[in-house]
Amino acid sequence: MMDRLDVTVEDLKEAILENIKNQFRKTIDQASKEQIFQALAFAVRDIIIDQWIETHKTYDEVDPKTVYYLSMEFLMGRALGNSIINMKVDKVVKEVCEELSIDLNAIEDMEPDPGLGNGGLGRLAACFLDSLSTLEFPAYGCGIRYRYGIFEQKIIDGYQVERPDEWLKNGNPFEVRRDEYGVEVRFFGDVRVLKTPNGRDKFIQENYQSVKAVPYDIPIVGYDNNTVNTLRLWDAEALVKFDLESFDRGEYHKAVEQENLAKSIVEVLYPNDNHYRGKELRLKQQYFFVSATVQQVINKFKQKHADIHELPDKVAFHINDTHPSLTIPELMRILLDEEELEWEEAWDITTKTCAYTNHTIMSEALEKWPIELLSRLLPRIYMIIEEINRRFCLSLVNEFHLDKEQIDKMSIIMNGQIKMAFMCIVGSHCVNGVAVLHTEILKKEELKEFYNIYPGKFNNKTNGITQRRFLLEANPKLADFITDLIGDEWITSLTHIKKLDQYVDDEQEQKEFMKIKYDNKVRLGKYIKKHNNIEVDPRSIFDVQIKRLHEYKRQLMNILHVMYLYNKLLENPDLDMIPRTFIFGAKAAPGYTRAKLIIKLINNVADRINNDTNIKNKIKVVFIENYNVSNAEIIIAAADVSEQISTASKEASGTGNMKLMLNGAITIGTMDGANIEIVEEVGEENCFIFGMTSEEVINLQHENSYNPWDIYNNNEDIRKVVTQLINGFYAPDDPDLFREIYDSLLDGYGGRPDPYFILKDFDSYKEAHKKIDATYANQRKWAKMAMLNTANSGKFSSDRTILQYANEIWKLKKTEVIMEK
Ligand code: DL6
Repeated sequence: MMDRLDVTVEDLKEAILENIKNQFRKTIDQASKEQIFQALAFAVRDIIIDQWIETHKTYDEVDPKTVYYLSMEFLMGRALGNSIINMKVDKVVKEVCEELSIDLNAIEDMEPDPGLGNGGLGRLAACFLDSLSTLEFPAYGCGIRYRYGIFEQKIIDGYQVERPDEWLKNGNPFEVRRDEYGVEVRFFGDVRVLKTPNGRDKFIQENYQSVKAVPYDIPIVGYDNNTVNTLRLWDAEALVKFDLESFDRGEYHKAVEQENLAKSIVEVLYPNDNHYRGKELRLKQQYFFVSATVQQVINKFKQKHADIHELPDKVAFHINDTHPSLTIPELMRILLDEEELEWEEAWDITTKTCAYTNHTIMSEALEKWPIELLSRLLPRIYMIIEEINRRFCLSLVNEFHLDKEQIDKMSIIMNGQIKMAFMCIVGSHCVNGVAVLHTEILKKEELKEFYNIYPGKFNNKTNGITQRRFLLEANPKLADFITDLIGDEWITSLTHIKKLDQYVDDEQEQKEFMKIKYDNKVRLGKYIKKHNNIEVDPRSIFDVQIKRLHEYKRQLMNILHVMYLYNKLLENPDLDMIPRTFIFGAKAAPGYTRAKLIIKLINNVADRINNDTNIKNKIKVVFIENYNVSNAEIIIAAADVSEQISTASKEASGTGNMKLMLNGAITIGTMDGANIEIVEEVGEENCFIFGMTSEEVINLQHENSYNPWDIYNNNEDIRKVVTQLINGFYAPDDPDLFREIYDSLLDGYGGRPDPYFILKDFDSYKEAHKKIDATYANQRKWAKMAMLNTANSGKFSSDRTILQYANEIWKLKKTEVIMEK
């Protein structure tokens, strides 16, 4: 058995050379970078495997309560570098690479970035897994092994073009197929009700189609311990293989049907962020991985426990947004139909086992499945949901004495639709929001009727991020600087980073901090030169907005402000301003045309400004293609300014804000989501806060009196930039190209002009940018503010978040893994 601490340079070297020889029949000089990557990845996996086995042996012996974090998305980022760092074998790997003349960075770049998520929700799940292993909590991530992850974004002539993300093309060295845990998942058919001799109803699903769910396990390595938890991704296969035998038996049709069903279910991740679209295939995906997980967990539980009533003592199912909400009726189905429990006992077990996180209040993101679809696809599950709702509505009358109007508002099933968030609240013992403001809005606005009857269920768990990936790995120079000054406790306990406070006034350390930022800007500058062929000046302010493209996130306000600054420079090329590089990274959902048009606008503005020699390089605009976890790591380390400018009340939390703060970027932001808590930690004087508050936004929405034309008519700067959207200034060949954006600001759609209050907040945004310029001019002041941001980011570690989930929701105990020698 190999402990990572025993790994020597010689062992690892030999393992790599052997892998190259055995897998590719080559020597290292003949091997391609891809082959060296595979060889190194398998060598690293071999080191992980022993700890992985030991972890599960320990779990088998101790039988601890385990959380199953069910999520449609896990945006993991590359595994190789992260595993090397978490196992603390980075020095050994570096030495081996030097001896073998391998360029480690180039080899790491060979690994595809598994994009099995859209944005914040999926990346949060990945950070949580890292923290769960590091904190030694027994856990599984449970999701889908999509053949194609989030599309690869190409920018062609300024437009977003989507290409398939073939992340599995060369296989995945980190996954292990676990045939032995395969289970059957059933769709469609009819339900026949039989009376058993003891008078119970027995529900039998007939004429169904089914697929086999087969798990692939991926190790999740804890930092500097022996814990290796598992990300279990389900693949789908036909149960009846398409073979001659079934063809001969006349089952050709059935075999093809199963093959197609299986293939389609795991084919591709839906690329929508914060947007629900009622697609049948999506519902199939949801039930597929939920049913497979719940079945397999119950099978495992029963191997050790005779009494199913003990399930909540050993198992916590976490429902990550409503996408896995069918966990609730699926668990009920198993407890009722297979375990033959009475409704009340099954319900008691289910509600004690399930907990739900809400990640959005955007109404367009809330899932409401049509009854017609759900009852056809999952007939037994629908019957159970109907019964859950019938009993819930009865309780509203009998226990809470509500009237019909109130009940209609809260009913899980209404107007031909099933409201999944409502079902999650009713069927879980705990409901949490992801930042203080978000949770308050849930309690006081969006879900207030539920909060009134179940106040004890609602609580807040502010999001967090892992400092291991987003500082230790992404920004090694800053990580070393911090460790040299205050020691390395921050790596596993981020609140220790506060000790940096004592150096924020020290001129020498300020210089060093700024020098590291400068070096990281040089690194990003090279990336930009290579990918965009744009020269950027690392002495300019790197102003960064990286996140999904969504109107509520207001990338449009950012680019309108750039257009405004450019107008000022055209009027006066000698304008006194510090050169600024505006950096964007964003994918738009393929069907979200206005978002895609905003990408085109950013690129047209970039084209014009970057090529205008009159403005003396005072502004550069860069749109980084295919924003993903890997390039995020490079961008975040190099950012001076972090744009967190959503319309207040719309961003549930945000997590990019935390990653940037940790790396010493200063936030320009609204009082929205977790920005509020960032301000609380670092002080308003160390951020650039602007714009309406959430209360003001909500009131203005209720009043329905906002008229952006008033602003347009009275504000010349705004009028000028808005007019430039339709006068061909940025699209000489097609002056109407951006008319839809212009219309959205002034005339609106669906009755609301400028629904995200861009023009309303514009002036205060502009003022905040002026302050950035003035502050940056004073390098010592800037350095101090930036260092204070890093020093006060301790709250935003996902370790803190996970500790809260583990203690307050899941009731998990740490389970240490000790390696047997
Ligand atoms: O909680 C993670 C992340 C938050 O930081 C973002 O503010 C929020 O927009 C995002 N929500 C979603 C909702 N998904 N759907 N559908 O991604 O969650």
